[in-house]
Amino acid sequence: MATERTAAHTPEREAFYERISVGNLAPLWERLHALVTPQPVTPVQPAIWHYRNVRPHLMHAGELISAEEATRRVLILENPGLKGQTSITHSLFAGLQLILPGEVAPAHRHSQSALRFIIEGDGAYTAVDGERTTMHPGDFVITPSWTWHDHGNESQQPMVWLDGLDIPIVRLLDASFAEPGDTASQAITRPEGDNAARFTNNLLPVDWKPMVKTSPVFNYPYARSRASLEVLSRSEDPDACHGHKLRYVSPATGDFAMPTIGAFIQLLPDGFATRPYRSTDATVFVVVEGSGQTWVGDQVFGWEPHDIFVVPSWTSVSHQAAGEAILFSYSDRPVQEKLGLWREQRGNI
Ligand code: 1HN
Repeated sequence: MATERTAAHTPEREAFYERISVGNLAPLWERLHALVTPQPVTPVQPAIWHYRNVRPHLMHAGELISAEEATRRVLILENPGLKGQTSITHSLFAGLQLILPGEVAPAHRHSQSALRFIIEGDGAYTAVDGERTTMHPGDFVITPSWTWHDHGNESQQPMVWLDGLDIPIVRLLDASFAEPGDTASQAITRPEGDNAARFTNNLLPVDWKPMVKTSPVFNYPYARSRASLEVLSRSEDPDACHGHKLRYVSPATGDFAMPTIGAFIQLLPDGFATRPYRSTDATVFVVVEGSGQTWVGDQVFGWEPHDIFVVPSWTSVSHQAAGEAILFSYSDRPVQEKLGLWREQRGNI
């Protein structure tokens, strides 16, 4: 491959750069190579959070601060290459949220979109624009941009979920708006199940048109995604790079369920090893079931249920399942696809 020239440093040039910086000018030729790289160069590092190590800290946070005082009692999963930046990848946020029995995380709304992937506990609810949904482990729940949302735990156990948000994307674009609600719990205007009845049976209200870019479905229950994977695992050969992998979509458009975040669920058959794969969308994986190990670049991470690991952009990933395993994942793929930037490479990396 041809290489491009780098400019030599001379005292005259250095002095020139100093002089022009006062006028808010800078020489592109000093920076071009770092900006326009032959392939992705990222400060994002491969990393894993073992749930057995994180959980005690999360429970301790539960003793230190209430959900009400914190607004959201979340421990940020911060990429070690992005310290202080509140991000797990350059474009996405990840955190673990704890809500204890009897607590309410008060209503608010913001332009950032959120997904919840339920890790532990059963039966807490999230309310979105007037309707509650009860959350179970493995459910994928969406809070669309600018919708009122509050969470409450009327069960007897702590409830923990992964929050995935597009915070860094909204920050890049300086498009953040947020507003607190008037009351901790929003007014409920529709019975639980109303949303599922309207939008999840291959039916849509007759005159309904998509007014926003997010799926009208706000809870994709694990029981259903698990059942789909189960059938696929018996009826088709696994894909060499992905095993059996599905993406969550809007039933109204067939597009990703969220405009800024793509979400996926995959089953790796017992003992299956995936071929190396890489793509430009840095990806957060959550282990739902099973154990195994994953090579991410030159690192290897052993995992078990509830562990979370991150694969940077254009970094080779290959999984090895010890038994049958299920992985949930999310990335900024919808954004990259819409901008014509998304690329992948299968095998031979
Ligand atoms: C947020 O509003 C929630 O609504 C969770 O549950 C995590 C992380 C950063 C900023 C806002 C929630 C969040 C968040």
